[in-house]
Amino acid sequence: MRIDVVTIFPDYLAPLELSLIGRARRAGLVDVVVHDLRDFTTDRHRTVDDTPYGGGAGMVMKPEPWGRALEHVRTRPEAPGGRPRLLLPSPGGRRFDQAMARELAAEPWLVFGCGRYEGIDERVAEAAAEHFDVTLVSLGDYVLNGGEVAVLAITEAVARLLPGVVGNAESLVEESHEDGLLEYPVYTKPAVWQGREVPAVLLSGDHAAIAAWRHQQRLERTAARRPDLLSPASAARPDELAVVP
Ligand code: 6GU
Repeated sequence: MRIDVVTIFPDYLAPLELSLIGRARRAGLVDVVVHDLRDFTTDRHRTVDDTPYGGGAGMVMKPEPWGRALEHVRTRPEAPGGRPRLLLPSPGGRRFDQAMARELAAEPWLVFGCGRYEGIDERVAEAAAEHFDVTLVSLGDYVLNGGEVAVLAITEAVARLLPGVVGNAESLVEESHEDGLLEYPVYTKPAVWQGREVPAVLLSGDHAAIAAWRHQQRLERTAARRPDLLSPASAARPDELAVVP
């Protein structure tokens, strides 16, 4: 997978050199290139923003550097072919979730455009739609200063789904949100710690009993902590919900 990021804060993306994604990059599983939007300005001050037409608070990102940056990204000789997916992080975008992570993991080429200030001139997304599949994406219902943190979160969620990035493929399937339930609680040695015992069933060696216990824990936790995840299924499985304390 190829990932391009356009930002005025390239250093903000430095964590993509670390850990799982850093290793995946070095292994050639994902190719991440960060572009500085200011490299696509033409004035001495490398200006990327201006005051909003119509008045109002804050500054708006100018369209010209964005137009040049996206054209550069799209037409680089080593870029993959086809229509890239352009993701524009915005609190007003489509809420990012595990289903969208899977959707993006199937794409050969993601381009992120990180807005700052009050946003990017509206015409940039309109014009980009001629060459990119454009999606506004949000991490959730709160306001960040810019798209960079969203790029870190989305890139991590997507990259770990790529073949070979996470060592143990099973650990992907058992994850929270992969099947709509939260994970069961986990324990390791010692069997007693500060007087607290590991649930006896986990020491029993009875694999069927362990699987049943874990499934029950997942249902109870999801009902207690994230009942919104259960509501679509609650009509279909009233018996399982009834046991939740
Ligand atoms: Cl993707 N961007 C910004 N600026 N704020 C956000 C967000 C994204 N998601 C939640 N808040």
